[in-house]
Amino acid sequence: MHLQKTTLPLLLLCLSCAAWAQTGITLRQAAQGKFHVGVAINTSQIEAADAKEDRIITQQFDSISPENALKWERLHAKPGVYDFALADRYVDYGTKHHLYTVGHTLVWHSQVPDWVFESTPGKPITRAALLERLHDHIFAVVGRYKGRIQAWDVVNEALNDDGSLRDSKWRQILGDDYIVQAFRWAQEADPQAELGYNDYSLENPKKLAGAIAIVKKLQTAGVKISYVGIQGHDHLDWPSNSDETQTIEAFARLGVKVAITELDIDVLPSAWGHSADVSLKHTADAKLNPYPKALPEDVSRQLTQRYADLFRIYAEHRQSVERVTLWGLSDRDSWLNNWPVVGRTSYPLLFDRKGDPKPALLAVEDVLQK
Ligand code: 9MR
Repeated sequence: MHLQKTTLPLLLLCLSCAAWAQTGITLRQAAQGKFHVGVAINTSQIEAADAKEDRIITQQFDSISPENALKWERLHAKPGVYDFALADRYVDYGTKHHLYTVGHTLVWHSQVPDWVFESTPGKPITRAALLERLHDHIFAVVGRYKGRIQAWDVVNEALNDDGSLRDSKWRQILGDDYIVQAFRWAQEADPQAELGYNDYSLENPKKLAGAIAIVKKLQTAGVKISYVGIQGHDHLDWPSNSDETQTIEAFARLGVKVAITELDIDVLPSAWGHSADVSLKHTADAKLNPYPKALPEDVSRQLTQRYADLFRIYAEHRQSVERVTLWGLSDRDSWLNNWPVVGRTSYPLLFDRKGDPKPALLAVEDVLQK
């Protein structure tokens, strides 16, 4: 075959791409034997609407979480009426691709409709009636996916930043014991499922103490808690490597596993500290959106380093860390594009807006293979 002068360099380039693709390892291969690597997926990803995204999910990850599809308002928007259509597709997706499938979440103060806490509109419900609603919800949802959802975030974000219990409607109406009650029913509904308590900012000592108290209370009551979900809504400058290490080790000492459940690393300026409280809102300001076109090289390097450091810590604690889940597939999907300021351009994940791997992904794979 006669090759034209211009064809040869192209051919060589393609051959080297193919060679890279052959030797290039996927994230799930790099993490094999250490922990699951997961990704939170949205409605279009559950529906496999985009072939490229679908390939990334199934090739790079071995676990999925539902970003919103299993929250109370989606499953159970009206009294006595469940809509499992999307949740069924989510669980079918996990089953079809043999992915460790996570349920998120049963009890949360957010994304739960008002009717749950009212007997008639505007009138608060009694404790007994709310217990019955919680019981029915847990048994309907956990029971439906028994054996197909491997882990449930049973209670989400029950703590204030100072480590005290958040005064949610759950707590106001049911009292502090609502957490034990929810775990007990989840355990009854699927005795094999792993059950977790999930929260953000657990690296802060006061909040960590609050989470430890929750774990101990469940253990004392003889109710199963398998893992604590450290959400991992991190920043370039927070938490420190030593805080992250100490937090994982504090839970390990209690005999529970740790899952990093919602990892992303915010590179944008924050005028509201490090909280991941969904109720926070902040007005738009160009200073808070400094990279509308592209991430500068030096910030990209910091992000890469940060991902590498965190995964090194997770890998060092592989006896305790059973899963690391990214909260979104690509930067385009991230909730951080719209929280707490609407319309920012955010860069917190391992795949860029086009769904291409970022240097951080390669750095993480490298760390995991050492
Ligand atoms: O990523 C979710 C986003 O799409 C929703 O708008 C938001 C609404 O509450 O919830 C986000 O997910 C949250 C998760 O369920 C719990 N921890 C904080 C996450 C980010 O807000």
